[in-house]
Amino acid sequence: MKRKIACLLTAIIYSVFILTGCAKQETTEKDDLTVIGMSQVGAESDWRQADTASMKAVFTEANGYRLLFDDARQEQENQFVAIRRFIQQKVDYIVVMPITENGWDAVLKEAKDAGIPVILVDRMVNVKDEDLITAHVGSDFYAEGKKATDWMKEKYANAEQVNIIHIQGTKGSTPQIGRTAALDDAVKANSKWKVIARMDGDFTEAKTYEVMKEYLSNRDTLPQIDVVYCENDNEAYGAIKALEGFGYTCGKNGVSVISFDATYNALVYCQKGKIAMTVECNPLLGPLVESVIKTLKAGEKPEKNRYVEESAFRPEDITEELLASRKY
Ligand code: GYE
Repeated sequence: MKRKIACLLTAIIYSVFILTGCAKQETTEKDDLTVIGMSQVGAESDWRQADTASMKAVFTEANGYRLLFDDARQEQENQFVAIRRFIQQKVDYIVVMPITENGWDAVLKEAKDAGIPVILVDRMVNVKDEDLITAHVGSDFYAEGKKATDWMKEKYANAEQVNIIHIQGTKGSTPQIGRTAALDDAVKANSKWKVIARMDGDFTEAKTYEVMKEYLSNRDTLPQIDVVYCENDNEAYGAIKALEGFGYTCGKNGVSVISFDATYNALVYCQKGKIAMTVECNPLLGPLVESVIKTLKAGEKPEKNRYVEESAFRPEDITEELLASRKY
């Protein structure tokens, strides 16, 4: 009996030893990696997929990170759930591409109370306490919209009337708000410009194709269409498909389709003349997010808002070199 008890005790001590050993090893391994909880909008556009790829290329184990990536499938509620999970998991940093701007105060306060810095990428949030956000990297969407409306001003300088169809992005998202505001301001300043229809394309090709098809189905009763202002490339693809399906021509002597992002396929459409102007929006933000994290690790304060440099393209600007060098 005594022998049995002794054996049992040895076995228990041995397993405790092994277990603690393993656990210790696991923590040490984990401690070496910086853990990032990332809540991405979804996969609604080519831009978004390029943005996700840029993040995944930077936040690898080889670079010293463990990336916990969550795709919110365009639902803000899913982002809240993911962020609360990241807080429980005690990640080192939370990176969020917020779908829409409102409703973030409570969940971001929970992150702040847990001492986890929150870095916003691409879009912004509208919160009462600015300190809930450590830093933001992304684009100036109003400036992007202004590039498009400046081009319209030049193109339609002598026109009697300019009829515009406006396809908006996800309502309440920062790019929708900025790009819409730029158009609204330009319409106010140009008495000959008229928005004849405004539709929600939710940044997707499929939704835009549907809403445009529905609108154009009354073709005989519609006024002339001069411009279709799409708030991203994928909306432009849907709009062009619908327009061409109803016999419209997109191009120099037809409808001017405008898009934002200027991803590879949009540059090809633009080269062919089907997109009259595509405004660049850079999705390759992974390295900028990493530089914010490095600054924080060094105990320094990162810039609160970092905007990326961007340009815009007309068909005559698209060269083979540009296409060959485009990374998204
Ligand atoms: O323009 C669009 C995407 O937030 C800048 O979201 C981003 C926008 C981009 O779905 O294609």
